[in-house]
Amino acid sequence: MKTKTIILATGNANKAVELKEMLGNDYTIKTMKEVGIDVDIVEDGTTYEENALIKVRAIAPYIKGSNRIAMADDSGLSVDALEGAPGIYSARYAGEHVTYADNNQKLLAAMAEIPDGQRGASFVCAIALILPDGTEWTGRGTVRGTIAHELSGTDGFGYDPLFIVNSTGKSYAQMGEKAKNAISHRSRAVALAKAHLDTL
Ligand code: ITT
Repeated sequence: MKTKTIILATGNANKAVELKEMLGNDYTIKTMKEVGIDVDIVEDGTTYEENALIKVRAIAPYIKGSNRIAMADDSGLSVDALEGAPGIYSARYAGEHVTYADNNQKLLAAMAEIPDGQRGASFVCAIALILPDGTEWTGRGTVRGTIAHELSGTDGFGYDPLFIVNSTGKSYAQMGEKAKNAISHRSRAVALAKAHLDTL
C-alpha cells in the first residue's frame, strides 16, 4: 500500500511523467500544479544541487505539517568540449521561452567543428528532498555519452535525440521510455533518493 505522498516541485511535464513512472509503485506522486501550488521559482544557484534545493524549498512552506515529502529535480547536459555547457542552463540554452528543438539546434551548431572522440558529455540529475521533519537531502545521478551529429529517435524529450548513451550505443530518444528509465541519470538519482527514504 502506498502510504506516503511526494509532491514534485517541477513545472516540466516530461520530468513529472518519468518521475511518476519511477516512483509511482511505492508513492503517491503529485506535481505542485496538481495540488494547487502556484509559486514562481528563481533558479539562481550555481550547481545542480543548489538549484534542486531552491526548487524544493520553494514548495516546502505549502506542504509543511502535511506529512508529505517535497521533491525537486534539477538536471541538464554537461558537454566536455563546451566546458560543461549548457549544464545548469540546459533549459534556456538558446534563450528564455525556447523550444527543445531550438536548444538542440544550438547544441548541434556549437558542436559542428568538434571531431568524434571529443564529443563526450554527461547527463546529470540532482534530486533534492525535504522530509516531513524538515530535513533536507540531495543526491546525483550521472550517465556518460556522446553528442551525435544529428537528431535520432522520437521518444523522450529535450536533448534525448542528441545524447548517445555509451552503454547502449543508442540515443535516449531511440531507446524508448522504459529502457531510458532503466538506466538514466534521473533513475540513478531517484534510486539514491528511494534508498534514503527507505531508511526513514
Ligand atoms: P523545472 O525546473 O520546473 O523542474 P526545467 O525544464 O526548467 O523544469 P531544469 O532547470 O532542471 O528543468 O532544466 C532541465 C533541462 O535539461 C530540461 O529542460 C531539458 O532541456 C534538459 N533535460 C533534463 N533531463 C533531461 C532528459 O532526461 N532528457 C532530455 N533532456 C533533459
